[in-house]
Amino acid sequence: MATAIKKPLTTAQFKKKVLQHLNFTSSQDDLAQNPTAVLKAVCLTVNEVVYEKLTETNKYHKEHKSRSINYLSLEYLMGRMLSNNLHNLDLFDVAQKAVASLGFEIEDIFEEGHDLALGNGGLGRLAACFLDSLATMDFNAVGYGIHYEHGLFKQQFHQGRQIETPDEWREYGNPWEVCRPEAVQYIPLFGHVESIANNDGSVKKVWHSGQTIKGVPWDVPIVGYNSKTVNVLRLWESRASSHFDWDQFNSGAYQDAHSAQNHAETISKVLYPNDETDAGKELRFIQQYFFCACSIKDIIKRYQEQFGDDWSQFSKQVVIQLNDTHPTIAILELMRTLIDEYDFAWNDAFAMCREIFAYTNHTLLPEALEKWSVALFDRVLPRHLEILFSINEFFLNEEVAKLWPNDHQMRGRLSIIEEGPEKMVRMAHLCVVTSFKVNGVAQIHSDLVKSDLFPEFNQLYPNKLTNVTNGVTPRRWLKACNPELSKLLDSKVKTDWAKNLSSLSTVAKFADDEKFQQEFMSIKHNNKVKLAEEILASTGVVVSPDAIFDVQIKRLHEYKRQHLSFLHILALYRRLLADPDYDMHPRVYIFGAKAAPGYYLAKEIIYAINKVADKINNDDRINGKLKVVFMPNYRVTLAEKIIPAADVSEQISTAGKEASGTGNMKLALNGAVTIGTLDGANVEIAEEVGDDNIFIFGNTVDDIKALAANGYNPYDYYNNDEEIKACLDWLHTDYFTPGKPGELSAIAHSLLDGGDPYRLLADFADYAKANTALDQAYKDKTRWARMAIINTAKMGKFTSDRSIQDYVDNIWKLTPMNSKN
Ligand code: T68
Repeated sequence: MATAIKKPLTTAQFKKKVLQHLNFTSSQDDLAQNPTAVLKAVCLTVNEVVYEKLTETNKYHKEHKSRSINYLSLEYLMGRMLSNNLHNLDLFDVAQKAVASLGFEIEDIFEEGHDLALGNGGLGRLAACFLDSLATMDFNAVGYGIHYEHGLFKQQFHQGRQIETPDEWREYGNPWEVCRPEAVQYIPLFGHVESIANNDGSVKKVWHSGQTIKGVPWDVPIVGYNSKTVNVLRLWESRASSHFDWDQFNSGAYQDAHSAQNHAETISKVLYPNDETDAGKELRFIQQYFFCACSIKDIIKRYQEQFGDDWSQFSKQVVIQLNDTHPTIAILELMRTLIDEYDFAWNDAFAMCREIFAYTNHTLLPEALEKWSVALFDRVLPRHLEILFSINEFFLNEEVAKLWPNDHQMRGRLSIIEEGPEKMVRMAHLCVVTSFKVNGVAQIHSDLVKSDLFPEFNQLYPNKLTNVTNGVTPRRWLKACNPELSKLLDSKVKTDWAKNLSSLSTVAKFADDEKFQQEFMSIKHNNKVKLAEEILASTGVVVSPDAIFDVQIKRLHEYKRQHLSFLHILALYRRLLADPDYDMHPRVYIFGAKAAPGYYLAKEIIYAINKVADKINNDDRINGKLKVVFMPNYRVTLAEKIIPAADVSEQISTAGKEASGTGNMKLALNGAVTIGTLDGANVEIAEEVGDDNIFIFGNTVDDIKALAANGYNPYDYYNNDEEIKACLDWLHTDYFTPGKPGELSAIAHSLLDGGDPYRLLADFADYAKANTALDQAYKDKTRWARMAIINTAKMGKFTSDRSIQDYVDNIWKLTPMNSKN
C-alpha cells in the first residue's frame, strides 16, 4: 500500500495562486461580485498540481511499458469535479481556508460548477466510479467516450409534467478539460468496398469511404485519491474534416458554406436520453462508430509510439473493456485495421481481438439488447459489415456446428445475424463471440446471464461468462458528500477507510453504543435539516426533519417500480383519511428521476406523483403525517445532497430486472436502511448487513417465473384486495386533478388491462407489510440507530476499488504503478 502523498500546496501558496489566476487569467478586481471567477481560479490552481502529476504518470507508464486498460463507454456521469479533486489531492482544507480568506464559503464556490452529465444513469455513473478507482489504485487506464456538446437534458416540472431543456454544461468553457490537437483522428464512413485480385489469387478489399469526419480529443484528468496517479478520460468531439467553404461564403451562400460542418458536428451534439432502449437510429449508430474508431486509432497510436511496427506485444499491452454493447463496433474496427491496413491474416486478426476485448452486460431486458439493421450497417460501414459476416461464418461453421452438428434451430438462435423481415445484427452476440470474458454486474444478474440470457454460449464457451459485482467510490459517495459522518468514522477507524472501505466494519462494534448512536443519528438529522432547506427551495414544500426520509432516486422506469411506491402512498393516504389517528411515524417520500422524453408511461408516473403530492401536501386533515416531494432535475449533484439525508432506501424493482443497482450501495453506505426485493445487488447487500438490518419483501426471481407460468392475471389482485381496488379506482376520478377525471388513468390501465408486466400488484401486499414493519422499527430509536450504523459498517464490499480489483485479477491482469511484482 502506498504511503500518504505529501500535501502539494500550503494554504498561503494556494491562495497566492488563486489570486494570480484571478488577476492574470481572468482580470477580476471585484471579487465580491464574482464567485464564478473564483471557481475558475481555484480550478486552474488545482490543475497546476494535476497536470504535473499527469506528466509524471505518463512518464512512468512509458518507461515501464505498463499494460493499459482502455475503458470504452458511450457514457460518463462525472458530476462536478472540484470537491472530489480537492479531496483526492488532500487539498480540501487548504482550499477551504484559502477561499475563506477571500471571503467565500467553499460550498458556495462548488455551487457555481456544472455537472459533467455525459450519461443517463447507472451505467454512466459506474464508469465514473471505475475511473476514480483505477486512478486511486495506480493502474494505467484511459477512459474513452464522446465529448457531447449537450449532456443529459435538464428537467423542470410545469404543472406537474416533465419539461426537458438542453444541458449547456460547457457553454462558457470547462476548466477540467484540455484539447489535444496533436492527437486528432480522421474517421472514414459511408462509401463502397472494392475487391482487388492479388497476384497470388487472393483478394484485397479496399474501402472507398464517402465522407471523413475529424475527431478532436478533449482530455479530462482523473485524479486518484491519495495516489501517485492522474489518468485521463479522453472524449472525442466530431468536426468537419475540411474547413468551411471560403469561396462559397464569399459568394454569399452563408448557410451552404457551413453545411458540411453542421453535419459533422451533429455527431457529438447530444447524448441520447434513452435509458435501456434505443432511438434516433442512424445518428446513434454513427456516434458509436465514430468514438470507437477514434479510440482504436488512438490506442494503436499510443502503442506504436512505444513499439513501432512490432505487433507482437499488442495484446500484452492492451486490454479493452466494452461498457455494454454500445462500443461493440470497436471489435470490427480493430479487425478491419489489422487486416486492411496492416495485412494481418484473418485468423491472426481474430485471435488478437479475442485476447483484447472483454464485455460487460448491464441488462437482461430484451428491449434493451441492442440490434442494428444490416441495411444500416451496409450503408454506413460496408467494410465492417463484411468483416462481421466473416466472423459469423467462422463462428457458426467452426464453433456452433462442432457442438451442435446440423442443428439449424441452434444456428438461427446463436447467429450474430437475426433473420426476419428485416435482418438485424445482434450486437451482444458479436460481443460474446469475440470477447475473452463477459461479465454481469451482480451475482444474481451474472447467474441469470448464464442460465437465461446466454445458456448456449455458456455451454460453448465454459468459463467465459463471469461476475463482477458493481461498486461505488467512497471518495465521492461518503467522504466528499457526507463530511460530518466522515469525520465521525475517522475518529473510530484507524486506517484510511476511504481507500480501504472494509475497515469500516470496526464501526459495527459501536452499533449498540449509546453515545455513538447519538452522534451517528444527530449527523443524519443535520443532513436532513439541510435537505429540508433544499426541498423547500426547489419545491416549495415544508418537510420536517423528524419525519422518516424515504428516498427513491434513479431513472424512471416501469421495472424500477416508482409506481409501486406511489400506489402504497395512495394506500397510506386513504388509511389516514379514514382514521386521522392511524398509527404511523410521519414520512416524507422523496423522489428524484428523469424519464426518457419519449417514454409515455414514465412521464405519466411523474405527473401522477406530482399531482398526488400537491393534494397530500396541502391536506390539513392528515396533520403532516405524509409528505411527497418530487425533486426536479435529479443528477449526481442532487444525489450528493439527498443520499446523506436518507433514512430509507427504496430498491423495489421486479426481481430479475435490475441488473445491479448502485444507488442501493450509496444509500446504505450513508446509513439508510433498504426496503427492497431480492434483485440485483440488493441480494448481496442483504448478505452483508444481515436479515435484521434490511426489509426484504416480494416475489423472488423463481416466484416471478412461476407467476407467468401459471397465467398471471392482475385482476385477481384487484378483485381480492380492497385496498388495491380502491387505490386504482381513485386514479380514474378527479380527486387529484380537479375537473379532469381520468388524467391519472394510464397507470391503472397499464396495471390491469396492460397486464401489469412488472408484477406490481403481486408484490403490493408484501410491500405494504414490509413498510409497516419498517415503521415499527423506526419508532424504536435505538433499534433504528443500530440498523443504520450496521448498514454503513458493512458496505466494505461495495467500494468500486473491490470491483476494479476483481476486474484486474480475473479479467484485465494489470499491475499497478510502483508495484514490486
Ligand atoms: C444500469 N444500466 C442497470 N443503462 O440498469 C443497473 N442503457 O442495474 C446497473 O447497476 C448499472 O447499469 C451499472 O451496471 C443503465 O444504466 C443505461 O443507462 C443505458 C443507456 C443507453 C442505452 C441503454
